[in-house]
Amino acid sequence: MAYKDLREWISTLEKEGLLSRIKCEVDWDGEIGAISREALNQKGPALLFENIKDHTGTWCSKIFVNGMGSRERVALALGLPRDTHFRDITRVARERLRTPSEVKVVDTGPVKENILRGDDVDLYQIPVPRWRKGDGGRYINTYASVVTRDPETGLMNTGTYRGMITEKNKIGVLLAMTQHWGHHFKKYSDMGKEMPVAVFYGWDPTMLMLSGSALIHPNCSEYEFCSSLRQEQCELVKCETSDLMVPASAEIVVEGFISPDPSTFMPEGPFGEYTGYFAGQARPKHTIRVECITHRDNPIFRGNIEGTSPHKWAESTFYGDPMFSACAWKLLDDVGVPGVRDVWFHNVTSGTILKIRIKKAYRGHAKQVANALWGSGIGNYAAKVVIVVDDDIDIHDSEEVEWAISYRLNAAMDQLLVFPGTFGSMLDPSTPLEQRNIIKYGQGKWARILVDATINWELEPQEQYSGGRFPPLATDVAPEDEKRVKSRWKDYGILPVDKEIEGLVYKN
Ligand SMILES: Cc1cc2nc3c(=O)[nH]c(=O)nc-3n(C[C@H](O)[C@H](O)[C@H](O)COP(=O)(O)O)c2cc1C
Ligand SMILES: [Mn+2]
Repeated sequence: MAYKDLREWISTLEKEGLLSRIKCEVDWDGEIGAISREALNQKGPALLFENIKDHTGTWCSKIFVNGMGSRERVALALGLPRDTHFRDITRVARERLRTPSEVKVVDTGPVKENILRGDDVDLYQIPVPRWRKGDGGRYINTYASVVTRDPETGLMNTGTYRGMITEKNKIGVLLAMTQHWGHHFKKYSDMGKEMPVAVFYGWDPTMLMLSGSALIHPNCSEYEFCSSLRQEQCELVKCETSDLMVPASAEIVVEGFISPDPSTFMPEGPFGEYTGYFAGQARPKHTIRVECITHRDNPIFRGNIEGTSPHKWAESTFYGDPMFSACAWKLLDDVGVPGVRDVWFHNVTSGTILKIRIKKAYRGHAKQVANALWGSGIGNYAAKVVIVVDDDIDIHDSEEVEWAISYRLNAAMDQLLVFPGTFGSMLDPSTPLEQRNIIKYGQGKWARILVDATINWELEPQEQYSGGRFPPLATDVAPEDEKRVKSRWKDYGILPVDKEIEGLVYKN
């Protein structure tokens, strides 16, 4: 099952009691962002703002946020039961991503109900929030998919990349050369050409799971994987000013071009970033020159507040964590790393710590995992720290992972490795500013770490360990004693545990 458009998704959330309509007037400047943040902190519902200052008479007057702001809403977006665990959401995504499926090209659709060109192009008609007072401007590209096409292969890409309105027909963007649209841009600029771009807002929620995640897709675009993730063909329609394709029932599509000429660059930033910190000062950046906007009647704009710090999650935490984990898992599958049992990347937006559970089969297995990740295209913002554990450790439980690191890691035995001088996030504040100048280097610089917390096979099997590499676990009770104690438990007269107190005692 799939949601045919944003409206069907919103009405499903409303039926499930997971949506609030905000009918009183709110300010796009700071207030919408603050409400979105507070609602996320409260684990609250999705929000549809219907009365926005300065936007009662504009062609777009509504904005929808927080649609994917909880685990249950992400599960619903995938057609899964509301109580599905992240572990299972990740597994389902990995299964569905095994094989991309067809898209359907249609002649027209609701997104063509209104076509604006030339002077009619005015991005300020859209109720784009300034999400935080510290942001450099109104960030229009947050929960958006940016479509480009490879000029050599003809394959399309959709990615989520931040963008700020700089003029009524201009969007300043953060264009990293290590990202897929960066690969395309490099080819266009080498040919001395501008790159056509389309940005769409508001559609099936699973689309953003794909455009916001590092999926490797050498033979097709994210759209084909979206068809398999949502389990229904994506219906696409051609843009007005280029041969790019966009969903026929998207709410709004912005079409434009990015020039390689630095004189066209405009100041963009700073922005409250995924790390939880502001990043990217207002320096000249690549800029989309918008030539056309198509939109549905009474369109609903879609955006989200980005930025995560402990206990303050963003929407991208909920939809990005399982999706990014599934993409990393798929990558390991595709390049032939065997024995991967689970992948988890908690807090995609402020973590960069990727945990992998393997059924270890040989020495060097954990290093193979790390090398595969570090050598791949998913590494832009991911896998700064790779933690590999054995199959008896649940990577969704930090106590288990820390226990494995405590007692299975011996840093003197090649289990803690640093791989310096790699490409990495230009938004990570632990990298000096001069090493992450995006215009100069195209990306940032990272040293990466492997924490191999699997049992080291250099430790020879020992007779005193009953032939194992490690001693037996002392916290397990001998089966005969366990049986005896269970059968006699009542005889001992031990007070039953108050479940509430148990939670207090064991939660630090
Ligand atoms: C809200 C949001 C904003 C993002 N902004 C950027 C950005 O400005 N630049 C960037 O390179 N990646 C950004 N990302 C991360 C990319 O979406 C992600 O790396 C994805 O893999 C990009 O698609 P691609 O692999 O097709 O290039 C953002 C992600 C989210 C969820
Ligand atoms: Mn891509």
